[in-house]
Amino acid sequence: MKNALILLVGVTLATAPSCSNAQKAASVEKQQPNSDYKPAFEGQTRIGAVVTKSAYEGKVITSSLQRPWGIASLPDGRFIITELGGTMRIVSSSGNIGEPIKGVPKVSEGGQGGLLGICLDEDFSNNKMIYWAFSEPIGKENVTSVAKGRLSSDEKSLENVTVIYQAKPSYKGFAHFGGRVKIAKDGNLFLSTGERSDLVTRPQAQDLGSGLGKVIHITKDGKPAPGNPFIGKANARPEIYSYGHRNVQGIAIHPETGDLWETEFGPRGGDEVNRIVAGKNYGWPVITYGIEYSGEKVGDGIQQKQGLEQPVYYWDPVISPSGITFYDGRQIAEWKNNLFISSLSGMHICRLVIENNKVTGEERLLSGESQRFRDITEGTDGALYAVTDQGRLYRIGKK
Ligand SMILES: [Ca+2]
Repeated sequence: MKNALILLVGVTLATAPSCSNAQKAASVEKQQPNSDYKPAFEGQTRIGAVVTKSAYEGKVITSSLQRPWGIASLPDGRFIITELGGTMRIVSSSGNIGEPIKGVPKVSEGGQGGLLGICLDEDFSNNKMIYWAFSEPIGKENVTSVAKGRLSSDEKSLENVTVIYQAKPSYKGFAHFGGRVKIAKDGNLFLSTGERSDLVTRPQAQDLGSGLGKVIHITKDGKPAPGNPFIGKANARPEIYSYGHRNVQGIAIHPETGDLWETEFGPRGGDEVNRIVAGKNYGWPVITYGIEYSGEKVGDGIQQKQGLEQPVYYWDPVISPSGITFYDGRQIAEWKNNLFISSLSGMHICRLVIENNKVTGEERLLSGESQRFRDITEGTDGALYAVTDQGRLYRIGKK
């Protein structure tokens, strides 16, 4: 902490010598918030800055991807990457980009729609199974869906491709698809969805009969995962794990606790980090730390309500958090179990230090790159790898 303070310009260390009330590090955020909303607890936003002491670098591996959206590490050190336009490719750690893999079903492309998140089966080395999310066309509408397929032995195509889940209802629109998939600790799948952005669909985030604005927990065959909180409940979909979400583009499993963490976009202000507990309501659009893009309040303009979960952390103004990952610390030990968040509008990689389920420090990495970071994962070499909307793949690791 002392090092962090020294690096911050203008911190008056002389006035805070050895007392327990030592001056706190300033936040990385210097802009004014959009509202005067107050956090529910100390440290829920604008936590003190931390600064990485280890020598690290962010290196561009390639700049030739086309709107990459999801990245997953293959066991041999390469990556499998989705591109929003509907292509999936294998990319080597030296930046060699493979041909599009054949057999990817047609996506509903436009706006935020297309080929979305991707993850590998935990037994991929043996079964070559891949799971991915995409906006699937249904007539003139579309829906966030999950498909699975087996990567062929020549790696040129996907075999036995099946759409295993559709987060219905479908809707005519091109925003807020959610779209991350991850393997849960229990071997089932998590899928994140969005509420499709429009005022007419927004209330469905609170509707347990809708797949919109949810975290979904399904088996690898797309059935509700055993033990799901709403199984057997009237007017509720048994595949729902949590609800009241706006647009969840980041999900990750904490390496020690096994908990599911997510990030979601707020409107103007109110981007969130949440620790997900099965069956809980995460509040959107009833409570939020954001305001409408127009400047109006959202709903009744409330931020806290009994029975609705508070975010672990929030940002105002927004950073636009997309893909996230926890880091295991193999190359940069001081980053162990930190949460790394791809920031789109903030154009950086956000590092959050988390202790006992609370955020205790924030750092912005690669903020000089002017890239919209879309997804991030850990490579087999223990470095972090991130893709950007502009088509870059970065390696972020030991210098
Ligand atoms: Ca919330």
